[in-house]
Amino acid sequence: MNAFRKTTLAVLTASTLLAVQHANAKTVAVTLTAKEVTLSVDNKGATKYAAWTFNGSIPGPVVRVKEGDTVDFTLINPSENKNSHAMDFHAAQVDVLNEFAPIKPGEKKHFTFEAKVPGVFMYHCGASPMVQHIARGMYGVIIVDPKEGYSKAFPKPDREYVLVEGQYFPDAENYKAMLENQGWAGNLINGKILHYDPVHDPDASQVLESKPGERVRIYFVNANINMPVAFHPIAGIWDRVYINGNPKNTLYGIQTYNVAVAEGDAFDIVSPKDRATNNAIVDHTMGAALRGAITVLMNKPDADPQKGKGDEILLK
Ligand SMILES: [Cu+2]
Repeated sequence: MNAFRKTTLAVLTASTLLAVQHANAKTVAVTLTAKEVTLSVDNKGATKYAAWTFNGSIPGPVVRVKEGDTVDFTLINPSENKNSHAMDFHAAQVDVLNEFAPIKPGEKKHFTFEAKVPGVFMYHCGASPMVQHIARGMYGVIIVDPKEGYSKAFPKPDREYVLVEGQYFPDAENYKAMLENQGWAGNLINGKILHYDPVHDPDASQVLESKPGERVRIYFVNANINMPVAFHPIAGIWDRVYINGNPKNTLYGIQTYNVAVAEGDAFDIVSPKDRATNNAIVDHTMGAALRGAITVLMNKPDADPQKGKGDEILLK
């Protein structure tokens, strides 16, 4: 083969690869609406809270894309709201003063970004005072799956769950107290105190489930205001921790991993396969665990086949 043909072939191959990559990358439309609503932050429905949310729930919906996808995002701030709101995607590399700037009630905002880095990222409202917008519930998770997919280094999990921890301050108006951690009364897991812990709260109706021996991957985001999370699976050991949820940053055999405020990580746990067991996944910071940050994972042969799959990675 002469040099010219070799070069032409190389260029052709390169452009074909590029075209293939481009064909795999998608544009994913995401629209979220800022909603100022009253929510219950306990399992009984007794503790009402003047929450600020994305789409009416704490946390907001899970956004899931693949590395290389473009997120085509629209934020709606309905005219019935009283406050300005904003969106800050930690998975985006944009301009804080442009894309992440707040909009007033009655306004809409649109921006796009390419999800270039794989992992588990927080999103939140960045309107001022930010401490109050986050404490009142304006946060959620965006998962950017790695473009390489699964491998020996990043095994396919049997089940996946999303857990987000937040701090609960009943005095929703007093943002200055929140800054000092004053009035901190509870820790929310996916919006509720002891959300998945029937051991400590008889009104809790759900637990995470898996079958003995399954690999369970937990996408965890620390949406606390002031406190890191000592993430620990009681009666288990994290088989792997993927820092920031990125398989390039893998740790093995970890008992407790310290998750900074606004950090997201992925945690794999594999239970013994020859018996039914339970884990209590806690924020081992005792003040946080006993304020609500305990989640039961039941590993049993008759685990619900739907749980930890599809839409049921975030249990309502
Ligand atoms: Cu807000």
